[in-house]
Amino acid sequence: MKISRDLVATINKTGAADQEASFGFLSGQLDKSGRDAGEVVRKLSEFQVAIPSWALGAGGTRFGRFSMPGEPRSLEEKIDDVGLLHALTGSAGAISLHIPWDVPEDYRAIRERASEAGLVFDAMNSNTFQDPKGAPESYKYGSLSNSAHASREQAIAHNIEVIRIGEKLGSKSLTVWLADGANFPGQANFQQALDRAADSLSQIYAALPGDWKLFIEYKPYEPNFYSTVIQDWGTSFMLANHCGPKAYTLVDLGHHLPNTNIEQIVATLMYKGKLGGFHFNDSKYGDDDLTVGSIKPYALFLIFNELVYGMRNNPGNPYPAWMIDASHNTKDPLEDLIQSLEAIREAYAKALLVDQEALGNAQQEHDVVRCQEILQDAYRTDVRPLLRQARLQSGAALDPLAAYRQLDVRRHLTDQRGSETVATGL
Ligand SMILES: [Mn+2]
Repeated sequence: MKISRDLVATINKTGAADQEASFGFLSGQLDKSGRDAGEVVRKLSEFQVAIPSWALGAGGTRFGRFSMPGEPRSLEEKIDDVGLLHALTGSAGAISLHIPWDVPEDYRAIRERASEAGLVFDAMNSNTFQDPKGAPESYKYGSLSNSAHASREQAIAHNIEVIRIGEKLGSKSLTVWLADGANFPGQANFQQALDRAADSLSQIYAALPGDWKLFIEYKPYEPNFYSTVIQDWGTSFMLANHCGPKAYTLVDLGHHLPNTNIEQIVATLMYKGKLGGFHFNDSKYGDDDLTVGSIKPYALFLIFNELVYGMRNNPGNPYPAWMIDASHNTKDPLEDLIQSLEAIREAYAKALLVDQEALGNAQQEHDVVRCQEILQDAYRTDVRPLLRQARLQSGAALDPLAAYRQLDVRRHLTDQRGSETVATGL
């Protein structure tokens, strides 16, 4: 199934008059306070978020998995699904692959398919949290930090293989997330495990092409429940510095203990030029991987406020790689991703509306109340007309979720692929 621009334009005719009126009103309001709606719309149009290949099927839990009819059966079909999302939202112009779940057979055909859908290949993701089929060594007791030399060598070789696959697709970065850690006190020697992880990461780093980046993801617990080798941003930051200038920290919103001040972590990393990548999701308790913005939208806004500040004021920090890292077992994954993309762009648009100069002045004057008012004024603005305008201008749907349902996309995919399909992933 493909969604053409003409089809989207036809659907957009309903609602066009309403959009013109609401955008006109909001532009006028923003103009009065010296803010440029057109500039926000332009920034929104440019803002692209990578979709990970594992988010296109229903997510499982350790208790079971309920498939969604019409799940993609192959890498080709995963690319098609992201193409549908991009056609509807205008903001999903990249796909992030996971190896070994998505090893291409015909690289040229895969590149062409992605390019026809307007997609580029974002960060590659390696996997040393599962044992590879038929491999001689196991990751049961760790991969890059395993005390067994042979397991580490296998894990290093896998990451280098992922880089080589990514090179053939035009990707420019590798994300490493380690499940390594311990379930019980005394099980591992913290210092030795960290030392081995640092050494292994350096070997992977040495295999990076000149224009590539290495993203080091952290997580406090799970699947190991006593300790993880890369438990927090400080450890990731230290390892990135150990590797070199092309290595960066990657922040995944769900990889923090409850109530962690993530916006401050973002600010600190950007100040040091080391925030490389960002994974979006939302959580109530832990790494819940819920739909972005479904639980703590104000926290997401505060994080975006720091991201916007950093993108303006920290030229030493590269433009971050954005990706949704969520997974569900109850929603249609494509509808869920549309909701996540909307929440991300909403938070970004609101952060763009923060009057940074006024905020800086209020901070200088210690006007605490004014500081809060400035932030909340931006947060309370209904920015949806700006989001719709950005989509309209890029040929995407005014209302992507309504268009998805109107076009009966899931039924088309199910007719084409069957109702018993299972996408590779967790
Ligand atoms: Mn992640």
